[in-house]
Amino acid sequence: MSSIDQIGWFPGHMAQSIRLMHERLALVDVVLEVVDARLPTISANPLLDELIGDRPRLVLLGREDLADPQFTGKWIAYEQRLGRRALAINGKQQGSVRNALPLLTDLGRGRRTMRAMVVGIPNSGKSTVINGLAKRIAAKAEDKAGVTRSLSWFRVSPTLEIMDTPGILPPKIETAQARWQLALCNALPRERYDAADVVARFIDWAAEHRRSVPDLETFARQRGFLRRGNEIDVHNAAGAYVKDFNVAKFGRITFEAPPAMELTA
Ligand SMILES: Nc1nc2c(ncn2[C@@H]2O[C@H](COP(=O)(O)OP(=O)(O)OP(=O)(O)O)[C@@H](O)[C@H]2O)c(=O)[nH]1
Ligand SMILES: [Mg+2]
Repeated sequence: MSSIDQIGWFPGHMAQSIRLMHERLALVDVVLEVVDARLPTISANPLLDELIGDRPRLVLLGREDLADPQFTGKWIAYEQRLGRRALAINGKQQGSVRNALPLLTDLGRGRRTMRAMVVGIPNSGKSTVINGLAKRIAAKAEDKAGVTRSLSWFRVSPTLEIMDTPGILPPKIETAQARWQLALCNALPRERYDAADVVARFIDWAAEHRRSVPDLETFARQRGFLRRGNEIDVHNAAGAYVKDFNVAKFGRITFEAPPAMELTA
């Protein structure tokens, strides 16, 4: 388990996938970039941005059900100000995902059939988006980082094929804030970080931003994560805390505001 300074994950399959994605992009008309609405910049990988270049792109702000709606609206407006197409989605709701279809058609500029590639950091909901568009379970999706390991095409309609790709993180996650927030939002496998450390950072962040969240000790006692002698079981309590965060048990929280907007405003 790694301390905050060492949090990262760039296994061989990611480097290999980037090379393959670069090759396959020649076959692609449109790119669907899935970021996390709770951290839209931190969850947008610069490597992928470079890879996409100026290809037509639709940014999907996934997990909008967990993010603060006020900020999600501001993020969409911000993306639009930059001249980019963006849509907030709840990947778990087919109807929400399928709102992307007219935007994709529009980006395809009248093409009768289209090929798209879905890209993003691990666990952002890429495969789930494919399944929502296809209205069936086509791509394997699971709540842990690193489920999709290879590139594969899925036909989601008679006129649209989408390539699923593995989640890609930057080889080095630059700031401590990005590291703990990506870990907390489940972009890294559980064994790549110390959950107690990550939860402690989150609790500090919440205090700074006047959000009321339980401290780990209170949470552990309430949930019965205790060892002999009434000591709290820090490891398991922190793991459960991360899980609860990811179902919005502490409210819908967004960590990043678009430029020129304060989180406590
Ligand atoms: N609450 C919530 N959960 C979501 C959303 N989108 C996806 N999920 C869940 O997130 C988990 C990961 O989804 P996947 O589609 O497997 O993610 P992925 O980006 O393909 O992940 P990798 O292949 O590991 O990179 C699944 O349990 C999904 O049900 C969303 O908008 N809201
Ligand atoms: Mg996947």
